[in-house]
Amino acid sequence: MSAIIEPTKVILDFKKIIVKPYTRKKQVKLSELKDYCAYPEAAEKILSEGRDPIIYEYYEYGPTETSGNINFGLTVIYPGKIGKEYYMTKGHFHEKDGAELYLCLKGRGILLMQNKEGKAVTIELEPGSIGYVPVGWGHRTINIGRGKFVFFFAYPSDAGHDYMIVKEKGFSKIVIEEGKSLKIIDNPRYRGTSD
Ligand code: S6P
Ligand code: ZN
Repeated sequence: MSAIIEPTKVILDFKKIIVKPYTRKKQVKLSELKDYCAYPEAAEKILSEGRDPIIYEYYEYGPTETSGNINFGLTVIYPGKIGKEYYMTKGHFHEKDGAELYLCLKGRGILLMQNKEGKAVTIELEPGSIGYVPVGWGHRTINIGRGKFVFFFAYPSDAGHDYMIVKEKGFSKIVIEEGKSLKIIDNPRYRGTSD
């Protein structure tokens, strides 16, 4: 049976980039992201200098994990690179069938999606555009701009998150800057499909 959720008004504060009320917030620093990076030696170098920059943060409203409900919130990815790779989220697959949408509010980003066979698709996001992640596609967001990349997300409350596939196998593509140009290239550290 579904939990009883009261109708709720939620405020998205675009200046502070927070959601009020929220049920979950998370800040991901380089030390937590380093195992997901294409260039871990570059991450180690930054950390060895005594720096541990915040890569991204998110606030989420999702008072239940029961089916039929929706979780949503705001994510901000800061600008920067780890080696040649732009700052990005870890990325994940949903554990249960569940699509997701991303509405870009600020900055420039890429939504990288990958299916279970390892096929990758990228969509560029700028303010006003929506990236739709179909059921079964893993997803990661990447900040390719010079400022913050901010987006609204929404997905089914019971979807769950599988980070292990991404941590162990990676995405088949990475987004890098090389010779001052943005390139989407094969991930040299990709370790096969997620079977
Ligand atoms: C959840 C949704 C977002 C991400 C957030 C951080 O399904 O996709 O809230 O959680 O953007 O990304 P990640 O990969 O660390 O969860
Ligand atoms: Zn998701």
